[in-house]
Amino acid sequence: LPTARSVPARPTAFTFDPGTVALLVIDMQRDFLLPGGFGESLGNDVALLQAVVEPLAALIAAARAADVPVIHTREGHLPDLSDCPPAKLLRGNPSQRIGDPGRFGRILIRGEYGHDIVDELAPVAGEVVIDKPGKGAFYATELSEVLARDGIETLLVTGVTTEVCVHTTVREANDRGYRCLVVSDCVGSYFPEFQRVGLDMIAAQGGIFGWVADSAAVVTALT
Ligand code: C5J
Repeated sequence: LPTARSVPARPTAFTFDPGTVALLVIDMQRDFLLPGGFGESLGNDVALLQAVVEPLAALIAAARAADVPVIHTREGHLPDLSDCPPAKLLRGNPSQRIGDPGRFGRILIRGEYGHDIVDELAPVAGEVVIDKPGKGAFYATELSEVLARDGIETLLVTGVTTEVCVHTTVREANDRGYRCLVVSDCVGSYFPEFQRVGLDMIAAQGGIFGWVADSAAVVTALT
């Protein structure tokens, strides 16, 4: 039987059983990360998100080596936009909205180049990829069923952006009874203050939404 692992974390040490943990990699998509993509076209500095790729690649490698399931998500919509609520579709400047033509294909549309995951973090055969229409990974997806099927109780949460899709997913997971450890250098925001405060909000009040640790500590615990 696998033995429990402990990670130095905020607000307290985080323990997990390697047999019931999964690594969740949220929305590491070209449209959010690549120069010229949707995120940059909105005026964001993608370097802040790019910095996540190297530590996250190492964490994914450690998870795969430890037989910890890696679950990827992608935010996006069907080509006919039937799964995109008008309130989301009409957000932002006309011509830079979901479904409009972007440098890497139609913005956040499934099947387009920009919608897919960056090459460095590409899923390998057998890994689950959850396509989600919302910010949270549980809303209108099969994630709950996948986690129940695999007996997952604890999530190591990574990806972008910290205050949007990572936060929404951690909050959804928390309410569904999952324990979440957010990996501080493997989540990224276009806004440094949102990164800092976003992480603080997870661990505040005795870990109101979960725990926070850096990837070096998590890799050590997985190895
Ligand atoms: C955003 C995301 N920021 N994946 N998406 O719109 O966080």
